Amino acid sequence: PAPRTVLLTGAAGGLGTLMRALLPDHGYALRLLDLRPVEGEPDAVVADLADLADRDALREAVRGVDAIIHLAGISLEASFEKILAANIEGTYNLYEAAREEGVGRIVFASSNHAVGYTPRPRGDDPLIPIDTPRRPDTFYGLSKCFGEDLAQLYWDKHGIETVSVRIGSCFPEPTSVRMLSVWMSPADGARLFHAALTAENVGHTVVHGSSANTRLWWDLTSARALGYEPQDDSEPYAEKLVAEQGELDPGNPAHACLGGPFVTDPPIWPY
Ligand code: NAI
Ligand code: 15L
Repeated sequence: PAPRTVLLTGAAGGLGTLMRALLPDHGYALRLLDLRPVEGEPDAVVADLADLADRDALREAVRGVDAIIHLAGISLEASFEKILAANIEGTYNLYEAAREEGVGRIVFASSNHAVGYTPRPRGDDPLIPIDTPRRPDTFYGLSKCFGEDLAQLYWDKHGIETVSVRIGSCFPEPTSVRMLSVWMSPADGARLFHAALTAENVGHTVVHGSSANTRLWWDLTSARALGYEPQDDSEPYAEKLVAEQGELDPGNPAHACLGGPFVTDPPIWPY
């Protein structure tokens, strides 16, 4: 069959770059969108054409695609005003463009920081369930709560399906002891996005996004129900990271919550 055409927003970013390399192997033809030029991709929709504030450009970018993977936006903490424009209004503009152009499926990059104040499990505590109450740890996390609710509204009112993926940490390797619990290998990320694009009748489904880590903190049941079968585990990185950083200290709030440093000292968006 012909590859399914998917618009990848945020294609120049870290996760977008990883997914540009991996998703074609799952049978996708990607259309790319970002504010910034996408390295090695002269056909990507960039610059003023690609700002999530530009509704005409968004309509053009989504026209004719089978689905959208929405990664674009501010990915760290920032002022409320900046988050409002990029993540809240920007995501609204994208959903409106999808509605106007008849795109039926979106994968939304939500984040663990929508529920970042949730205490992490210790000892025999149960894994964090997917319906754990919202506890955003930043304005950034709050914008992900908004995105999930927007997705629910567009399913209930307009029949646009979304899988909201509360991504843990998707980087080539875990770089902290916390990340051992929430790491999603890039290959598992591509597997999860593929499952989210192809599973039937998802309505609006929220899933945790990580590999099958030995030190996992959250429940992957709703992700597995989409057909996602994670293949990776962060444990091979554990010995080195624990030797360098020590085990997590339950007395330290940045070690006691799912959101890690975002609860105390969030990394700030540099632009
Ligand atoms: P990133 O910051 O590397 O990439 C975001 C991209 O969005 C950038 O290339 C930026 O130019 C683009 N962008 C920002 N504002 C825009 C706008 N107004 N219009 C068009 N493009 C805009 O972030 P990363 O790590 O690649 O994350 C991608 C998405 O996944 C983000 O939504 C982030 O919140 C989410 N996420 C990522 C996680 C991770 O582990 N990488 C964890 C949880 C969520
Ligand atoms: C996120 O939501 C950020 O976008 C990403 O840069 C990481 O900080 C990740 O969460 C994390 O929690 O490690």
